[in-house]
Amino acid sequence: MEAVEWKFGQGLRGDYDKMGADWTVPQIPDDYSDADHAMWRRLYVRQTELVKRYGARDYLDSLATLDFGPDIPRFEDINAVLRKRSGWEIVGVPGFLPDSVFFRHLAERRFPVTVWIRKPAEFDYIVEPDVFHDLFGHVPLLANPVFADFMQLYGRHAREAEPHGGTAMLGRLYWYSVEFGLIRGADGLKAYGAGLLSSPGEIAYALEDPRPRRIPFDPPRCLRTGFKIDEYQKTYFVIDNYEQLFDSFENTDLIACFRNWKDEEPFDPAIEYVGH
Ligand code: HBI
Ligand code: FE
Repeated sequence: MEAVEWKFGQGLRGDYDKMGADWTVPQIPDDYSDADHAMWRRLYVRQTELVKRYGARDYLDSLATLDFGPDIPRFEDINAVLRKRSGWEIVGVPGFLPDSVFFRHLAERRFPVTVWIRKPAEFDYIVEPDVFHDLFGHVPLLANPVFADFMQLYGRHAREAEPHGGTAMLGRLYWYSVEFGLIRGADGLKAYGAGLLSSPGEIAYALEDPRPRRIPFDPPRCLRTGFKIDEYQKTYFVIDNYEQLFDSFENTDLIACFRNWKDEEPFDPAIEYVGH
């Protein structure tokens, strides 16, 4: 099995030796213990209260449609709904994947969902994406056709970016949108990023704390702004609608950005820079 560079430095946590060529593994619902389902229930009950208050409207509508139950959902049940809504499907994976594998799945309208769930000690924070982060955080918005199309476009551009040294920069854009993005709608400022929607603490911080900066979504700025995976964000980027995410690819000369900035130090997200 090829050695892969792991962003989180956590090594291989999942069961990586039963994977298919595309790094997928089957979800085996019978493998979940009562403790696993109880963990899902605890996370789901706590987070549902928070997203009712802080979650984006389209996210909440899709969450209601998917209608997750008190046990860890079966991927086949989710796919029956998702395929109809946006032509996407979720596939089981053992955990974090190498970029190229991850991007290929997105480019082909498949979202990799980790099959295991965190342990009680990780109730408040987990470094790697587990089934709760992926299903509760990422999957609902994949039922929104505009967002779903953006995710496929992201996968395609990310694959094209790799030979140009753009992977880390596109990873930052993903971080500040898909994971920690905010949206300003008729109901005010809300969270649409999965990292916020699945976090007990950061979702309120992102929307109510006076300390972080909240600036308009700015693709070149996102490409250049660094982040720390184990800290709340110092800067959040705000969109007005999901169509705006296409700006990342329609109005930005990505190849020029990669060429100009690929060897530059990323911006410190705590500092207000003028210009790009
Ligand atoms: N693998 N399973 C999994 N889930 C992710 O969110 C993920 C990944 N591999 C790479 C990756 N994300 C990043 O490259 C993106 O965040 C850009
Ligand atoms: Fe994620």
